Amino acid sequence: MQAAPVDKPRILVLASGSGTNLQALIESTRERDYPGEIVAVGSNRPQSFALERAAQAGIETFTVDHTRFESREAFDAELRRQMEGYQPDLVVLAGFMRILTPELVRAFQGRMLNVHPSLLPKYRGLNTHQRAIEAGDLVHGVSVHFVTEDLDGGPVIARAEVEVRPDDSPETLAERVLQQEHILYPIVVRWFCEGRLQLAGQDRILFDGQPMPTVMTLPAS
Ligand code: NHR
Ligand code: GAR
Repeated sequence: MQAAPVDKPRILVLASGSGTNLQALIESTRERDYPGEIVAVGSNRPQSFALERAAQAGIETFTVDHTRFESREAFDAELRRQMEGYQPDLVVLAGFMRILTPELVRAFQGRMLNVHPSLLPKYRGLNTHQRAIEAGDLVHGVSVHFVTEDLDGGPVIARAEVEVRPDDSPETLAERVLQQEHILYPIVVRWFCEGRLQLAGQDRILFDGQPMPTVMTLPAS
């Protein structure tokens, strides 16, 4: 007898840039019996290559161009309206470059993840690779966290480390961090789709129903 079909979690990805993280997620969700489905990709930039990657994969796309809105609130209201049309169970920020208002974040609280290119809590915000180099850090990396109203401050689910080389520029370092993002993000997204990850309150994570004792961190190879 065949098991009754169960609706898979509906994933909505938001991206602003080249979309290599989106590509890694598309490939991951193509694995046999993947427990989720990317239903749409949205961008604030009409020229984002992420939109082309999505179209190429047969995924619906939408654009809400932030330059056409008078305020962050007006932009977010339209973004939220479009997002809700896809009834996502999970929203994945993949190189999304607009800070989201508390109202939008609350609407998807516990259902929104971000990949951030630093070992949080170090270096919230932008230009993380340059800041790590300038600080003389020997180890840098990437974090995946639940999105809360606190910018890059939501609880961290997992991280991957990257060694900083003496001759690194922000660009060479970014490239190696990006490779780790492509490994780490699909793992965490899968955990969410399998129902293993929960946000409890604003700052606690449950993994398989248990509080996480430490942030899982893949060491630099
Ligand atoms: N929104 C909330 N509320 N909370 C978070 O944790 C968020 C968020 C929106 C985006 C991604 C984040 C990152 O990983 C993210 C996390 C953009 C900026 C930024 O300063 C900062 C952090 C992140 C994304 N954006 C400028 C702005 O005025 C615009 C920069 C640009 O367009 O290039 O929105 O780093
Ligand atoms: C990634 O490194 C991601 O961590 C970073 O932008 C890059 C997007 O690459 N995100 C941010 O800086 C968010 N502020 P991609 O478009 O190729 O996935």
